[in-house]
Amino acid sequence: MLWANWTGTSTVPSRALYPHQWSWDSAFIAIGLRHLSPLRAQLELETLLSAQWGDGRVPHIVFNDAVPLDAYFPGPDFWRSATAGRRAGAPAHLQTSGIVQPPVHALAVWLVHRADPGLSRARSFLARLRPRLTAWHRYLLDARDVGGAGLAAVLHPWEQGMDNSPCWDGPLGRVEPAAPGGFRRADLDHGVPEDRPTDTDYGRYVRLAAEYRDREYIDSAGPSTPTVEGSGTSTVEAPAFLVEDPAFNALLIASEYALALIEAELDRPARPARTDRPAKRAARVRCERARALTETLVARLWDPEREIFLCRDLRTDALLTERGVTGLIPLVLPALPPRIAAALVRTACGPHFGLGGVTRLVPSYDLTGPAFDLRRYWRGPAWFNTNWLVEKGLRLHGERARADALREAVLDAAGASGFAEYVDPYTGEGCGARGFGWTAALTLDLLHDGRNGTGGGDLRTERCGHE
Ligand code: 9WN
Repeated sequence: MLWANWTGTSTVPSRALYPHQWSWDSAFIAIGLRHLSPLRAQLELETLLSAQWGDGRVPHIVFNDAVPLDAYFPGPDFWRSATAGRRAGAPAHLQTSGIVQPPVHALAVWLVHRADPGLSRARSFLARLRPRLTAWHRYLLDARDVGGAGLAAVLHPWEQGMDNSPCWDGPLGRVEPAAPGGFRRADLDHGVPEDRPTDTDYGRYVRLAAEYRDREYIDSAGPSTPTVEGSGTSTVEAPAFLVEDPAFNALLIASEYALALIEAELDRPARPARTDRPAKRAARVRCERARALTETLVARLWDPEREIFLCRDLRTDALLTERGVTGLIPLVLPALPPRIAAALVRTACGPHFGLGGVTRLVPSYDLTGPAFDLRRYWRGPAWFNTNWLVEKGLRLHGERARADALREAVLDAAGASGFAEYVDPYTGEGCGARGFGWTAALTLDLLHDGRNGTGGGDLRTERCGHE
């Protein structure tokens, strides 16, 4: 199936529904592909990162110009990256979207390198990608630090990747939907309308993306104060949707650790030296920063009463009280205080997510929440990438039996559903597209872990920069 979705330079999430290259999909796909073909896994990431913009952003879609324009909406004629994105440094030679997705890439690059270090060195894989990863993280930690505390903000639900999560209902409610006649949804040609976002929500997604495009994809400095640029003649309005999200930032921190490991590996002296080389110090500094960012994440987004991380709406500077799977993903962080890791495990296994009790897989949203919907996109069903992350997090924090059980459940559901895009969390029944890229790839990864007993080691990076 991963071969069927391969285009020659990258892997599509789904031939029919998502016929281009998606950013975080490719990172997860590379993590699985490395067990089949380290070379293809390297190419997957190289293709994505070669579409990086001059300001450091990695676009959430890289369009394949051989695919008909109407196969996916919004397509290249909507985003117009080469023209509207020129000021932000969009590449002139290919078409991309203008928003981003969660930064899983440095983690993927590190894991792909580890799968075949000889091939990686022969192809200078790490050396070629390091400057791109550094620029990508700099973009997120500088241009996207809208809240000023050090965390990255997302300005569109598609950026966070859990598009239709009830966590967004509050902030999205402030967005006037684009007129329904102004665009044609291609997703409904392949998906059941009851499973997909509503037309009203789609209209809001389109409005937010079009406004960002019309601002030439220039990021604003703050949530409420329009920035006066250059001569003071043009202003950049802050977007209507501006959120600090736990999963997005946890993945950024996990990738910061991985980037520190990449730096330490590249700057490792041929013979051990007495003096600490400046570049090795750079890896240590990055590692310290990842620990400090973990503290910031706790300070900004942890809710001690609900025992879950919440999203912060930067327009109101208030936490959004919906419990989404995003709030469990910081379990992937090695420097998470043990009391918080233990509380997250309680939440995952308690009434809101039911793991090891009523559910087989972790649902995308609170089982008891008012907006819970067993079928609709990110409003209840279980996704394989989030379950893979929770499995890794459980293992990392010593919850081996729970991690083993979740791995078995994921493997069963993936195989039985034909590698579905997502499943019913109670029964494992498949929904959405089949032959889905990251489902197949992460299944491979978990199978490999099972054979080698290495699960969890992938995220055990807390000593990075100190080896
Ligand atoms: C918009 C490709 C992507 C995933 C996202 C998922 C869905 C797109 C859509 O598909 O989003 O980016 O059209 O719904 O929500 O996580 O990366 O698989």
